Amino acid sequence: MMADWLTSAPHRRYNPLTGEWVQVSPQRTQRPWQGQVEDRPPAQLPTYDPQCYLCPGNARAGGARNPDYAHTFVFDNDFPALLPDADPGALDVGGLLMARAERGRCRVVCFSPRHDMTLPDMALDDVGRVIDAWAQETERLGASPLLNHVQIFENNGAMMGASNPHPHSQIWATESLPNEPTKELVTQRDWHTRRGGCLLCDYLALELGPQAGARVVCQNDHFVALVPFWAVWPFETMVIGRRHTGWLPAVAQEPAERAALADILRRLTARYDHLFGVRFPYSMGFHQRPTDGHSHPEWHLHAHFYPPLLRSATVRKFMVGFELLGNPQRDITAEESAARLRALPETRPTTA
Ligand code: H2U
Ligand code: ZN
Repeated sequence: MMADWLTSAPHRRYNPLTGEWVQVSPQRTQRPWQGQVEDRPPAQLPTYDPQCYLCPGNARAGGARNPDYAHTFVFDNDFPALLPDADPGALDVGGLLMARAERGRCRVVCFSPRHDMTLPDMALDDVGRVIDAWAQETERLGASPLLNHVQIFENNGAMMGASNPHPHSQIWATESLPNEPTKELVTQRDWHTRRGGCLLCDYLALELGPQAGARVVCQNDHFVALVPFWAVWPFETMVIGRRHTGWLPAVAQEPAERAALADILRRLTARYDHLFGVRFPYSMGFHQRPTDGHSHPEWHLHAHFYPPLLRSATVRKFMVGFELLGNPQRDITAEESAARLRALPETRPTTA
């Protein structure tokens, strides 16, 4: 059971995936708030927007025209952050000024032709098609000897920097392993070497064991959505597969697992939308094993959801002050957040 001090006294929690600590201050949850209030996002969207660069048949900013697609649509980002043929270059001035050329590819994945669709609104098999698209892109981009990591992510909502409400995600495939996956590679490899098992298999067993359940939000036969013990963002969650596999292509080829991942994504995002009665903003993404030609038995596929909202549709958490200069801090405990998310319905919200 949870010790009392974990719910009432200031403490630090350790993130075994990153090796970093978060300050938890549950005694502070009653403090008054007079901070910034964000605008509410618009509630109603048209099914088709002639100005949208992702809607079927429309022209994109780069000049290309989208096909009249029926399900998902994947294209090369017209404004890619990475290029496959960047000039080679390396700088190292005394270990102080260091730089390296970085090659890569950027893709955009439209989830649906419907401008107003969201994950919880979509039919199960249509979310399955999104999973297929992510898996195919992972396999195809990862097969390139140049690309050693495939990062799938979705910025949902203007608050998280999404440029367009049309449901879509991005994929950035890079030559180098980015910072976050690098931390997770080191910790998972270390766990595997020293303990012979998998860090996230062991963590999931703990969360589902007889002593636990406090942080689980929802689950099905193949996936579990939970607020990790070490969550930083107020309603941060992870989706973890019960089966040990390193990447989405392995999930997409098992019909039951593909459907189960679609199910858990829909249910989790429906709960999010119910939390404050709005289409809930977040950045989410999958951490998959590196595509560097090694098998990576230590790596356990998982998704992170990082939502910015704190206490209403209009009050967000800022990572400032101590969080920028010391380490992240939260007031509401992971267990409280999980309990609030657990109490919400999983049906599609009518208010969002
Ligand atoms: P975000 O909403 O997460 O920013 O993703 C939209 C991406 O779509 C963004 O990376 C690209 C932007 O570069 N884009 C195109 O590729 N073509 C366009 O016509 C406009 C935007
Ligand atoms: Zn659109």
